[in-house]
Amino acid sequence: MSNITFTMIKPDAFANGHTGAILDKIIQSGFRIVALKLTALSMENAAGFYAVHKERPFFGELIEFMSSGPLIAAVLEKDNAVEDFRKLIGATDPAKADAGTIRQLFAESMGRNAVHGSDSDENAKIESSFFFSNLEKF
Ligand code: 3AN
Repeated sequence: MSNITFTMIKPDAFANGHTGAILDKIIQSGFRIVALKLTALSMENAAGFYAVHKERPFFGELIEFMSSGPLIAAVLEKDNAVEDFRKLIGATDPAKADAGTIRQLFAESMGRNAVHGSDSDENAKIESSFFFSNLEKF
């Protein structure tokens, strides 16, 4: 059972003013904020973060979008964090996301889908370390 997951409130949701509502939903769902920052990715940073997707047809679109503006990065703690957070955010395609999930409420499309959530314990650690040093986690 995992305790930590990593999330981003992506540039679409940040620009559309959904940061407060999304953070509130995360906290109300029982996640504790371990680390939090407003930051932005260069194209190079985004390509590094999403390196596992580099052969996918949407890779160029993905890194261009993820470097298009500021985003919120956060580390979250909860029992069963990775799985429970994936449930809270809903399916990658907002049209298929369950009612009440973050993507159903706030995402625009498959690419501009409001939030990221780690897909495994191992990736949660790697992604948290990509954005935060130990001095920034509480
Ligand atoms: P998830 O974010 O639900 O884990 P992945 O890992 O399949 O989804 O995809 C990573 C990111 O790539 C997604 N969050 C989304 O922004 C983007 N993406 C996935 N599929 C597509 C697609 N068909 N077209 C555009 N962007 C996509």
